[in-house]
Order: sequence, then C-alpha cells, then structure tokens
Amino acid sequence: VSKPSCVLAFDLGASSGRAIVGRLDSEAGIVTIEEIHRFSNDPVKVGNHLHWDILRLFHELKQGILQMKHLGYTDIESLAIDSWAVDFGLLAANGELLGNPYHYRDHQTDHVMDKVIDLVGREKLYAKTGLQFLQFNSIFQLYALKERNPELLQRADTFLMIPDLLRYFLTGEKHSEYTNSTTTQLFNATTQTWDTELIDQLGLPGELLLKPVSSGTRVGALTKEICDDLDVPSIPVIAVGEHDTASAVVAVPALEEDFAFLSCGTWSLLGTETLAPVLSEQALVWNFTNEGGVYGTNRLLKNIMGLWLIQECKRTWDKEGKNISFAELVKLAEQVKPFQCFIDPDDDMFLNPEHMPKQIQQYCRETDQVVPQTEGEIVRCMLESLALKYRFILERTEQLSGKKYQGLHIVGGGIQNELLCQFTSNATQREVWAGPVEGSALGNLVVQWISLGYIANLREARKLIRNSFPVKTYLPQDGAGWQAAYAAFCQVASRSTVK
Ligand code: LFR
Repeated sequence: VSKPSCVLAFDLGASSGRAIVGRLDSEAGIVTIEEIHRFSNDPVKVGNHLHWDILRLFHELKQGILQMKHLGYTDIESLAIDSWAVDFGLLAANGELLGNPYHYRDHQTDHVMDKVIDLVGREKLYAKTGLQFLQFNSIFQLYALKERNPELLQRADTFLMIPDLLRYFLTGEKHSEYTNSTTTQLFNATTQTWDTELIDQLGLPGELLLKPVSSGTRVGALTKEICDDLDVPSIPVIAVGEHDTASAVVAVPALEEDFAFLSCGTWSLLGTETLAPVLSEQALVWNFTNEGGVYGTNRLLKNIMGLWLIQECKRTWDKEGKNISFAELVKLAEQVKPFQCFIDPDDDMFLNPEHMPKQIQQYCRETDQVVPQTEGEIVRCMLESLALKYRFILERTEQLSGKKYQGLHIVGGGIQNELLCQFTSNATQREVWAGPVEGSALGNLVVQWISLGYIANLREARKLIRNSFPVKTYLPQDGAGWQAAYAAFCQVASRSTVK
C-alpha cells in the first residue's frame, strides 16, 4: 500500500492568504486538504502611495512552515506559492530588495496607460501581448516608475513578481515563473518570450527580466538559514502556476473539454480555456485577455471588478464603526426590493475610490436611477449588477470562442456568497456549478503532484478534484424578471461605456 503524499501550498489573495496542506491518496483517488494557517493581507498606505507589506507576508509564510512542523507534518514533499499577478519587487545587484512593492491599485499608474498606448498603438500592443488593457499591468507600472522614479530602476538588477520574490526569499534562487510573466503585458503571446522590441521602444530596462521557467519546474529548496531558523528540514520548492488565476483554473472540476469558468474572489475572472491565444479584432474591441496557463493552455477571460466592491464597502462601513459581517450584509441585501438600480462594476470609478458606498450612489445619481440608501440596498445593487455583468461577459466569451456553454463553473472564496451564485444562475439562465472553494490552493497542490509524478496530467488532476470535493448546483429562477433586469442593466451600463 503506497503512502499518501503531502505537499504544502501558499495561496496569497489580495485580502487574505493561507497555507494549506494537501494529502493525496493515490489508491483511493482522493485529495484532502487542511488549512494550517490563515492571515489577512493588509496593504499599507504611506504618504500618497499604496504598498504591499511584503515582509509581513514573508513572515506569514514562515509562520505557515512552523505550523506545518507543529502539526506533525514531517513528510512534506514540496511546497509552492501562488498570488495575484502584475505586481513585482526590484532587487539590487547584491540581492537586497529595493523598496516596498507597489500595490496595483496605487494611483501612480493613473493616466499612464494612455501615454503608452499613444506611443505603441493599441492594435500593436494587443497583437503582441494579447493582454487586456488594465491600467495596473506591470508595463504601465514600470513606465510610471521610469517617469517618476528613474533612480529606482537604475539601481535595480532584477525584476521579480510577487511569488518569484517570496520564493527567492525562501530559496535564495531567482526565477521568473511563466504564467505570471504573461500578465506583465511585456510578454509576446505568439513567440512566448519577452517582447524586446516593445520593451526597447518604451525605454524599459529589459535587462532586469529573467527568462521564464515553465510552470511545474522545481526551482530550489528552503535555504539553510530558514531551516536553521525554523528547525525544519529543507523542502523542495516548485514554481507552480504562480498566478493565482492560473492555479484556480487548474482546479475547475470540469470533465468536459469546453467549459466556462468564473474564478470568484476579490476579482471575478470569467472566461474559458483555449488551445491558443485569441487575438481577433473583436477580442481587442471587447478588451479580453489571453493569459498563459499551465501545460500549454491559454485563458481567454475578462477581469470583472468582483467582490472588491463589497469588500471596500465593508471596509468603509467598518471605519465608520458599523461592523456588519459579510453574511449579515448579504442577508440585508436579500430583504430589500430587487432591481432598483444597476452599476457597471467595471467603471474606472470603482477601481480604488475613497469611499465605495458614496461612489455607488454617485454612479446611480449620474445615470438617473434610484439612489440606494441603506447597506442592504447598496449591496443588492452590487450583487445584481455583478451577476448581470457575468451574463454579459459569458455571452461575449461564447462569441469569441465559438463555443456554447451549458452552465458556469464557479471556484474560489466567492462561492460562499450563495446569493451571488443564485443570482448568477438567474442572470445567465444556466446552471451554476459552485466548487471547490479553495480553487487556487488546489490548483497549486495538484501541479506540485504532477511535477512529483503522482498525477499524470491536467485532465486527471481535474477528475481527482471532481471526485474529492463537493460541487453545489444552482438552477435558474425567475427568467422573466432577470431578462428585464438585463435589458435595464445594459442600458445603464452603455451610458457609462460598457467595457
Ligand atoms: C486575481 C488576480 C487577477 C489579476 C489581479 C491583479 O487575484 O490575480 O487575475 O488581474 O489579481 O493582479
């Protein structure tokens, strides 16, 4: 009888992180997971800039490793990290970190995208990179730094994205992982390498970029300092699909070839997996993205503002001393009248406003709608609008891919919001299959097992996940009501230029 294999995943989201031990019983074909450490991820505003607290995050990784030891996991075969994309740290030649990485919502990139587009041309930039235009892509962050803080770039020797950087702290080795590299908008979707022509044209320091390693590569082991410090044996470290969305899509428990997914967390990422990037004119006009996936897959998807809207409202209300839990907010939303007003969740005004609830009210006022007043009304407006936006993007995904999807797989923490899952089924008038909740962490774990030789391939990994975790089905309700709401939503959103 073969022994189960245990590996450790660190999954860092924009609002929280966790360390999860996965246990694979190959004979039974079952994976089980145990969350051994969870922590909040609190960006810090200093002066006018918003940063990630990268050393705190590294500290939490070490706490996770300690916790692994304390719980008696002595046989962890490997570990890996995944996190949000686009952000990076810069190392000096001596290997020390230069400054705190900026948060992608920092306002340093406001208006930078248009400048870069003017220089390169929208069509050309898209033809090269296949990436959706989001003002915070690494390309715009680097360009902003070049203009605002050229000394920093001059002193820098190496560019490492967040998981690359944390992995470097753990192993002492510098590698750039493939899936995350593709989110920079400096990576050529066709040649599958850094686009040096683009980098040179913008005068960006291409020499800082490392040649990407493919997802699933073993890239070192815990350093002697860390092993001594934590009193643990050295554990091999694997670069999995380190972009959390790449890992989340690995964990979609789809048995069919063609499927649509929604990775639901701070962001909602909705789309499908394709064999090659879709660089059509329509994809450019609709601003869809093509991100590199593991094992040669491509993700055709669109970023939707997601639960950020609610997280920010809650943060604002907390500051005002209201302290209403997410569960209570959803309950309040359930009790108010449906379909009173809609927003386009992806309007730029929601990217990082001072006061999210007021921003939502302002949107409704500017679009001549009922202005939501109570917490319940505001949350209902957001949840309905998100669900309607999912329909909008799902239909465009179908048009771009030329495929039809019977239902929508949802993975990630957002599935705990059952009202949103039901609304999504209602808005799309399709079945919604919700689960697993730990999408990114599971994708991270199974890619480690593929690398270690326990799982044959992606398809087998998805079957294994399907067999190991519950999936909850939602059936569509109230077709007529939601159809009318969709028409109203599209009208409102077109006034604010639906993106
Ligand atoms: C989701 C995600 C998205 C990316 C955004 C910013 O967590 O990784 O895929 O567009 O965060 O990095």
